[in-house]
Amino acid sequence: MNKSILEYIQKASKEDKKLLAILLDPDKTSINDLPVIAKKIEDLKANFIFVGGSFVKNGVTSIFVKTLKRYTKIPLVLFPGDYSQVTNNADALLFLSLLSGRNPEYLIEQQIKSVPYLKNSTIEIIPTGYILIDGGTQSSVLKRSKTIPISQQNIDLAVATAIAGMYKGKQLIYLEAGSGAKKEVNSKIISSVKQNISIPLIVGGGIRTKEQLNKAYKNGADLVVIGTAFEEKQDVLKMMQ
Ligand code: 1GP
Repeated sequence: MNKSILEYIQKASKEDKKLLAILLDPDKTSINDLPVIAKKIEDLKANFIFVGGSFVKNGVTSIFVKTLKRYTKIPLVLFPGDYSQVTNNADALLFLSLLSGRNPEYLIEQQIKSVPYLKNSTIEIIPTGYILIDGGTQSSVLKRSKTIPISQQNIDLAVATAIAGMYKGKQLIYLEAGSGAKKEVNSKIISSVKQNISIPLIVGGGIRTKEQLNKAYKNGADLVVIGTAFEEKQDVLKMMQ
């Protein structure tokens, strides 16, 4: 991949080529398993590996990413739960602002705390508007951020939040039902947000079947993130066929 990761996603979005990211949480994945896991993700032909979690211990992500890099050429994108997960060893960083929440810690404090890690870094930084939609569980991102998600019924608020994110200069919008969500982001929210933004759309949380995956793509997700289904060793390849 010569172009930047953001450019790659933008181009795919324009050409309606659907993308897949597998999410690995260093807190739940043993470093010893990485050779096997990397091979599995290569077999899936996933476009990206996202690395991050809500409760990863300090210093773990850096070693995790460095090790994973040895076993795969798939670009590694940090999807950090907090600033301590920022490491120069990855290819890109989703520089997240939790736009659905009203907790200043995740709107600006964490971002400021990450600056010493990023100032002299060469990592690609991608400004991303992160929007939590109620997935029917108290997901770790809700626990961690102590915020209230947008209701699945409140399409207008989800759309306005995404548009505001775009106006603020975000380059990607990420609609998140939370890892292991009982209910994935509904079709109406995905399609309404997609129709109202001109930047690529990421959707994740609770996607475990082929039908859910295809529905997300059909309604306008440019990139779908799958974590739990992969962790639970479900046949993600079958989901994609
Ligand atoms: C969570 O969107 C991701 O941040 C993936 O969610 O683990 O439910 O696939 P799942």
